[in-house]
Amino acid sequence: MDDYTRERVTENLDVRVIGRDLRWHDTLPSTNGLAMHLAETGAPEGTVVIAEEQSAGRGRRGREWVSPRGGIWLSVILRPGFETSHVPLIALAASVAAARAIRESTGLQAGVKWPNDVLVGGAKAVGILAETGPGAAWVVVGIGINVNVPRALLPADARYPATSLAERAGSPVDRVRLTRTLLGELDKAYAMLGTEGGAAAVLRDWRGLSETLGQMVRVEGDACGFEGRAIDVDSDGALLVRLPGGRIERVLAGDVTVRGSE
Ligand code: BT5
Repeated sequence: MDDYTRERVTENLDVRVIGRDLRWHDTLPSTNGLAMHLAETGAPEGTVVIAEEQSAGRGRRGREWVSPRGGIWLSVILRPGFETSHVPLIALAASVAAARAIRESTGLQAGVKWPNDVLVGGAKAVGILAETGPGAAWVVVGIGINVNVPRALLPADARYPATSLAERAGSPVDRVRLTRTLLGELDKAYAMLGTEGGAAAVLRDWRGLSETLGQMVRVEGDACGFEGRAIDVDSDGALLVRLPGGRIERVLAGDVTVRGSE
């Protein structure tokens, strides 16, 4: 397999904030769990936690994230100092960064699916979980990429079909190159979010990579489910869905399944 080490990932890494401090672990329950603890105890913004394997990887809404060796499982500590309503934009920006990094380092045509999955060949290769501290004093963004994870280890009964980059590329993918590119793209996207007009630019980039907009979708929220056409994301990162009757529903949190473009 590829030679995935801390030294090779950090050597002359050209980043402003994200990845300045990088903690490497062989096995952790969850990189988000450790990063949240570090954030709570004062670790600086930009600290990154990487594990080669997670024994209790987490998805959204208490779900499990399968994370055997061969993947990229990392979490980033951010201290954005802006309103909580912007937190969903950070996760959207992270999905854009992940899709770009995959495109740059593998040539695979990665796209994004609302809220913040990355798809390759229509299947989920990346999951993102943003968790926020009290008063949004910190945000931990966890990114999981199925890189060289054998197909047999990925969940077969996933809510959305799962894939790995190696499966799509037809050969193993260099995790060092991909992690370095990802940290660089995250660094750029996060810097952009903090500038005037940065949020609009992130949304523009997200729309450009989107595999959700224009499609008929099924939305499962906390208390309800409905179908309609996904027409846009608004300035808070909410998905706008036009119902058959014409009314527009604004979805801030939920799961989306694409039904096709009929
Ligand atoms: C996510 O949740 O997609 C967020 C996943 C975030 C994982 C990263 S890894 C580093 C950091 N540390 C953590 O502990 N977590 C973060 P969600 O949209 O809820 O998707 C979870 C669902 O996807 C599960 O219920 C399964 O159906 C499916 N699933 C589980 N493992 C998967 C995998 N490796 N690839 C694709 N689908 C998976």
